[in-house]
Amino acid sequence: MPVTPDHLEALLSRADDRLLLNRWLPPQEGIVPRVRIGRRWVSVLWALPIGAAFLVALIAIAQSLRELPGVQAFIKAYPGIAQGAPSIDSGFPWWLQVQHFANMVFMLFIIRAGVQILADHPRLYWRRDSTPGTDWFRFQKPVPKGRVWTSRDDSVTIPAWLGIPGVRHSIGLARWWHFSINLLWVINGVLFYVLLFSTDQWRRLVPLTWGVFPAALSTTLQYASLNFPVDHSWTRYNGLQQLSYFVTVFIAAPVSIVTGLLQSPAISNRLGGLGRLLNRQAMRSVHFISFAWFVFFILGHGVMVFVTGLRENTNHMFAGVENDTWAGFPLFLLAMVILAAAWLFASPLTLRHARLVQRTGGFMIGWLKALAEHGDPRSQLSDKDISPFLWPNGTMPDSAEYDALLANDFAAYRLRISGLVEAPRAFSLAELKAMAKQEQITCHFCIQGWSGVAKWGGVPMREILELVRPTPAARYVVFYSLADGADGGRYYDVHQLFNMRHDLTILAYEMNGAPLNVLHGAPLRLRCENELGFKMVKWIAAIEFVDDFAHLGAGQGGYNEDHEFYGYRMPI
Ligand SMILES: Nc1nc2c(c(=O)[nH]1)N[C@H]1C(S)=C(S)[C@@H](COP(=O)(O)O)O[C@H]1N2
Ligand SMILES: [Mo]
Repeated sequence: MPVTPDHLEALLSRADDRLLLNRWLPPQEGIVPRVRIGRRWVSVLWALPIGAAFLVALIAIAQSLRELPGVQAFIKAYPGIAQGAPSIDSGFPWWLQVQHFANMVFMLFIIRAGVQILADHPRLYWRRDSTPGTDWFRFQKPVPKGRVWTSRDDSVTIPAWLGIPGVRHSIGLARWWHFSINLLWVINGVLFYVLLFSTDQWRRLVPLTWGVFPAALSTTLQYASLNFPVDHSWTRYNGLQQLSYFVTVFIAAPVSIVTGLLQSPAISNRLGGLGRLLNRQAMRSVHFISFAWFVFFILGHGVMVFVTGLRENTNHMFAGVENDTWAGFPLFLLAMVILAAAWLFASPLTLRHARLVQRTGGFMIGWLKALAEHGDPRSQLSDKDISPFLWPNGTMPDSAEYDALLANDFAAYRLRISGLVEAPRAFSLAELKAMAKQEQITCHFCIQGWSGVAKWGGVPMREILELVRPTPAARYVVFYSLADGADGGRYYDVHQLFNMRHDLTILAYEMNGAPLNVLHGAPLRLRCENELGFKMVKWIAAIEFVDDFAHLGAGQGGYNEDHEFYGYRMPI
């Protein structure tokens, strides 16, 4: 019984424009984050007593040290501000105050959405393969053995006050926040660099003499002994301040941007050796460490604002004045109220207006990310890089139709290709296998965060295009699955036609030298190495060429796009 693509189209489901908790993946608690030290997993909660003991010891040691004449002489020689550090007389200009506030708002969204993204695959690794047991950080139990455990199963809930939108597996929405606000943050940052260096403001931030190191040591001793150094922040920062600001502005920020981008399949698979060396998991881990620095900095900086003279500090940064009025404090309070309001409303708003968040994200950053599709990703690895494990993901086929095909070793399977093509065709598996086979060893990048390498064998899509000949009107290619998606209705996904012409876009029927198994997409799955994993439809039933996809499903260009608010072009 031939099933036409029109029939499949009717199997697609509509989707709600809100994130409805009663239809969503049920919550699942994670565990307290653990770090692996050697063979032991140590709870990060140990950082609290150890940190407290360390602080107390530090105070005691610093106070004793300051009684030593040598240390006193050292502090006298290096009072805290590096000699030769220039004095900035222009105070804190208005643009600096505005940018400082904008940065606070942006960081709030970036960090919360980032934590949400992390919770979709709550593990970190150094090697690119994400094999269970090789993680060095996790807030999820070890991967259960002896059963299929998909990466979707592995995602955990984090508190709603922390993540945006604070719902398990809401990475689609979290990514729109993360990336859209990233764009604003980068614009703010670039402007900041430009304004810093076109005025004398950079001289406060950039250490210009080696004296900054003894100065930093001296200030550390002074703070730690609870006898604070004199503060000249209006004109010059002390060594510790200068170093920590410098690291934040000129190291942590660029590192975050670069390690964020290197987690993208299109970018990583375009960079060749560099992309292979700086593998996705290492980049994700460094991205996390850089995030940890930002959190540490924000906490430390926030505490220092309070304990080194709240009135003076808020006058500087929120009113741009150096006097003993209360000019800055009300503005500081106002800023905090705005931040609190943004904090409160971000998650509920995102749940209620999920489609709007998706659309706004697409408008702000989707088009920019999509540019990365245009490069032809050619990065291949070698046999020794093949991962011992590739996380399975997605909703398995569960139908009499599929079972019957499988029982017969897919002898009755037909790949139907139709729509805007000159020569519609139905291929049996044997026919596809008779065509020239292409093999490639490539890295898979799941949106959730894991990656893995496998060898894929199959028919290049460009060969298929040659046989069916898309008409000039064809712009998109729809892949229909034999399996449904998690929320009911057929799984499908839409690609740009040009993406099908890339070298490594194939219909794979082999994985690691063996016929593709059911878990990973038998009899046929898409490999398209510049996109995230969800775009590579498994258990392909049919392919249709179209000029528009608004009429399919909920019109967003794919199942996860409709139901989980992903973007339909996801090379990043
Ligand atoms: N039909 C179908 N294809 C699918 C999915 C799915 O749920 N249904 N999940 C996608 C996702 S999110 C990923 S990461 C990859 C996972 O492929 P793997 O299980 O072979 O690792 O398949 C993709 N293809
Ligand atoms: Mo995925």
